[in-house]
Amino acid sequence: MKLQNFINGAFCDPIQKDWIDNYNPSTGAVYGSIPNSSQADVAAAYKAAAGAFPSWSSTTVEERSQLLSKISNLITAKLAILAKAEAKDNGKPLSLATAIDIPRAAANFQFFANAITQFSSEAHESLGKNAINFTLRQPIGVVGCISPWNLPLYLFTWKIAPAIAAGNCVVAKPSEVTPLTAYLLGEICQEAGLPNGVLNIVHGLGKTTGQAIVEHPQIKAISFTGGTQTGAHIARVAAPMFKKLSLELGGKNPNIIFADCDYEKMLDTTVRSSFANQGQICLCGSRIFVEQSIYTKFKKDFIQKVSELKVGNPFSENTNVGALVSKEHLAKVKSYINTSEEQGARVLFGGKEVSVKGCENGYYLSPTIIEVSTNDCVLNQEEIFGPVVTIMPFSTEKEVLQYANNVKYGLSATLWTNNLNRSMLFSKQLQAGIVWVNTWLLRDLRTPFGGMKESGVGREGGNEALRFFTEPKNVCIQY
Ligand code: TXE
Repeated sequence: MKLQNFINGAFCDPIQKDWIDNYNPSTGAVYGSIPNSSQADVAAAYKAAAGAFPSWSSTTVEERSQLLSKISNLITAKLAILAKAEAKDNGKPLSLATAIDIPRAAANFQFFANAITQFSSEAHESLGKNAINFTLRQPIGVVGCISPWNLPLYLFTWKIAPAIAAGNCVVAKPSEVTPLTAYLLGEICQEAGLPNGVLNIVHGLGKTTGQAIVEHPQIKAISFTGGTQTGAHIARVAAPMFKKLSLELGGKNPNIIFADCDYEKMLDTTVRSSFANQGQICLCGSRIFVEQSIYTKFKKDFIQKVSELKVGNPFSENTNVGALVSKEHLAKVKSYINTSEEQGARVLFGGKEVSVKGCENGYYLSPTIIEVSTNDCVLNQEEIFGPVVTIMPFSTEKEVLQYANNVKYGLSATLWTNNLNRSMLFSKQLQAGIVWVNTWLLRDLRTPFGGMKESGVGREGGNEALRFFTEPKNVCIQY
């Protein structure tokens, strides 16, 4: 299966005919190839986008909104095909792709189809000066969207939908590890009648294709989700060109559990927030801190629940934990687990590769619980991004707040307590872009989404995304 680039409304081979293999992580087999697009392919995608911009940016809001709705409806109509593609490409359980990834991709388009019709800007009357100021919010032009492999279509569309809703044209690159649903989105855009050049999809490695997008002098804004190191690199390349940047990067999120919480709900949710999508979600609560008085009970119950999770073929109905996304990623996650002993930590459960019948060459790892003795260890400080959590007891609010904030990341935090004062205190003091109290990953697409510290710069979601993808211009008229 050869996945081609999608440029100016048509599928095409890469100019230099350079292809790379695409793997199915659940079997370890190569099942296709994708272009390793060069600067020349990115230049062609830019040219198509720039050509489409004058007309696309002057379409009415209603026209854009209707097209986005149409794309959303087509994603919903093709849910089964897209979910299968995502499970095959990423290794995630088909049930998860069907329930979460693909519906959310449809929701992203529908949300911004609606949001753009409500998007407004401010006016300021300068009293006494006979002047009125208003803000024109104009599309930027051609923008770049670069997305990762953990939630492929979900995150790809989370960037593309607001960009085109706001009147921009896009050069987008999915992760080279999970290109399939992005390819299928090209077909959907053709079917929906999205004008040629509004969305251009180029495939390839980060260091070639991604780099070419970031380096392109006329691509004026970059929306990126991925690793913190890559984000820092992109910022260095983009800064001298004064590009607008939105960076959604890694996380090492605390999950803080107080004895006064709703215990059963907390336990079920903590299993999910630890291991959903094989732990490959930037929002996973990978550092679990438990109040001392319930620590022993929690440990026992948590291990019991986690032992009931079924690791298996993503296509089996009862699979809870599928394959990790790649051989390299599996090796990286395992290398962290293997350092447990030297860090004074103890693997309480899992930590081993799992052989799945019929899929012996797939990248399976059992969910892993590690008891750590300090928050300062590497296991608690670095993003592992796999089915691995650490647990550790705490005694006081002050102590656990220090643990939670003592990390370079600041994406999300989860707090379990029924004490209202404590909820407010922690909500204010936790250094995180998102705080969940008595829940996890409950998303309302209108809210600002993003991180503090090394988890990124800027916010996505709702009007934040529409603001990012527009240039605010102040017009002052004296009368
Ligand atoms: O991500 P990369 P990788 C974290 C997680 C993971 C680590 C590395 O800890 O283990 O990052 O994963 C493109 N210019 N997250 O290496 O490289 C790349 O092709 C432009 C957290 O797979 O950051 C892909 O499309 N683009 C995260 C995208 O960047 C470049 C999700 C992300 O890949 C580029 C994924 C370059 N020089 C990993 N180099 C989250 N925040 O959810 C790479 N890319």
